[in-house]
Amino acid sequence: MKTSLVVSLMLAAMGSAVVFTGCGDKAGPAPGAGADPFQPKLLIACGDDGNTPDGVRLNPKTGDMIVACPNFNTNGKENKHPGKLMKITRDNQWEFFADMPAHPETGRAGPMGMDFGPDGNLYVADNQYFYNKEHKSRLIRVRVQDGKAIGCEVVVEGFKLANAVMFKGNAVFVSDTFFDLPDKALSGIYRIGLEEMNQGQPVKLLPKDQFAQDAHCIATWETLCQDPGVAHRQGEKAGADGLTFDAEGNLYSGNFGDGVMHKVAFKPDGSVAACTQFVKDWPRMTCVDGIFYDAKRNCIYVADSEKNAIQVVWLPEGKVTTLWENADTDGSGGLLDQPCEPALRGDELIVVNFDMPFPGLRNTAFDKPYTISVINVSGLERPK
Ligand SMILES: [Ca+2]
Ligand SMILES: [Ca+2]
Repeated sequence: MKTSLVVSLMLAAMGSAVVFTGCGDKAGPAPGAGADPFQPKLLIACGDDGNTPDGVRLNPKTGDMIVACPNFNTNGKENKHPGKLMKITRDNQWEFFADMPAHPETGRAGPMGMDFGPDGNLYVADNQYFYNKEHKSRLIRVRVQDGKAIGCEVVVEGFKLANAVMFKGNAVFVSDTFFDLPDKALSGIYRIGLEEMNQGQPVKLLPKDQFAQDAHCIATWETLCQDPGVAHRQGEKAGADGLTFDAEGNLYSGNFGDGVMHKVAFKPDGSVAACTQFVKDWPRMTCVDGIFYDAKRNCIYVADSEKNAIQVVWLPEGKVTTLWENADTDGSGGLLDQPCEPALRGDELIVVNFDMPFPGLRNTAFDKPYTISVINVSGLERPK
């Protein structure tokens, strides 16, 4: 039995409501005698057909938040709950938004990260990697009119594990978490122009063994599979994950396996100036899944899937504080249950809980309820 499992089982035995209060360098204000102001609350219980929620994006035109529901937990053997998109209305109703097209070979849809483009349409990463590892993942454009989905089409083909999606101007950036090359655990970021996606045929990426010849692939790095301070994560090869831009136009991405954050800086002509490891703060932060930039506070929220935590990376220096962390739970009451993506709606940090455990994570069981949490960050202050 791995160390992580022992620790997790011990924590589980202590009760599902156990929270970690000894985080030390927490983001201010310090918890007083009352409840922690950053304790997550339950926003949405997703129901059986929203059992593995993943990506979340605010529709800037309507105020609705779209949530991707790939339902991986129940669609392994049979397509019990087809992948689809739901929405959280401004008054927090959980409503259907759109079906997602099944891949013709796998018969499955795996919506993950999403972003709205400057054309008002929603672009969705369709992760097929859990069903077929041979470059079957895609980028899907969901056409949106008056806040409603009116149709969709495939605009990019050839990803391995298409994960996060983020627009900047007329280009979309998509992370690909596995390259599956034999010599090292590479992953990276692709950039595809809107104009190129509007030519009537899907853009076809080159296979990963030719990534260096593919102009769409703008940044890569290696997951070193090191021990990020907790031995159980050794050998985790997942790489590029969440994506977000800061106010200066720098792009950040999580490295899921190594628990570090990378930064991509650009030249004025849009080409990449540098791709560097920006934050490593082991053992505090050991997993970087979805990330989201807060322009008001100049920080990036990190879903730390491993620790059931939300970390805060303060810009420009990259100092890390912990907003919230809890033990293994089923998600009841809004406690974090393998958080995968944060996103702001005003001062509310909406946190989606993936709840699809695998070895090395604090979350040990796929369990009801399937949840989306909310944390009020209005009192969050930059650490001294
Ligand atoms: Ca759960
Ligand atoms: Ca769970």
